[in-house]
Amino acid sequence: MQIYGDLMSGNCLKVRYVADRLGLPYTWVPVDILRGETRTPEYLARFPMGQVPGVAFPDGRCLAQSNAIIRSLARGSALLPEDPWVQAEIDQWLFWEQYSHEPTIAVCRFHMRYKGEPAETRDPKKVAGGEAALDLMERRLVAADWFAGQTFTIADIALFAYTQFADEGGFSLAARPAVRSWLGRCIQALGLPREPSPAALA
Ligand SMILES: N[C@@H](CCC(=O)N[C@@H](CS)C(=O)NCC(=O)O)C(=O)O
Repeated sequence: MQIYGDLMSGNCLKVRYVADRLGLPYTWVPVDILRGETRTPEYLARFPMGQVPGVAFPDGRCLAQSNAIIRSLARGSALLPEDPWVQAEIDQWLFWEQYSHEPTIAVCRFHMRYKGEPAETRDPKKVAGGEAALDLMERRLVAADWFAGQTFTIADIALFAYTQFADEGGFSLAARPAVRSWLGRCIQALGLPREPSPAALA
């Protein structure tokens, strides 16, 4: 399969993390979102939503939306356990991630990291939403090692993708030790060579 993505995007990293963790063969097709490469006629013919990530399978079928993609890739693996209740919990976190986490934390990160704007000029509603999202994660992770069930799943991967860059959006994890510990567990589970940025762990 081909994964169309931009490595600065947490949504794209989710797909890469799942494919790598499961040892799925793929070709990474770089798409530069800042240069408008998601809006070309060729890209839109495959992915009408005009966003990354997108996956083109060998039979020609194409799929967009990060959480739909990782759910599809993980089927039958330990990242998406068979238990219906655990799957329901995973879906709960995947929907929450897209509605309450990514639109706040990732948007603030884009504002600061890619537009070069100072933290003070972030949208206050996005800031409040991001802080509330991180607080909710902290409460969950005080009580549990992982987000759904008892094991590392795609719910953790989806939430890890942008939480690891929270500091780049002006959010501090200093008072969120359970989130910091969980980030470390995710890094280990994914076999990533690096640590989260020092600011995130401060
Ligand atoms: N809900 C989508 C969001 C995808 C998304 O926002 N992609 C951004 C990069 S993170 C993008 O492609 N932006 C470029 C554009 O909209 O043209 C998903 O989870 O895949």
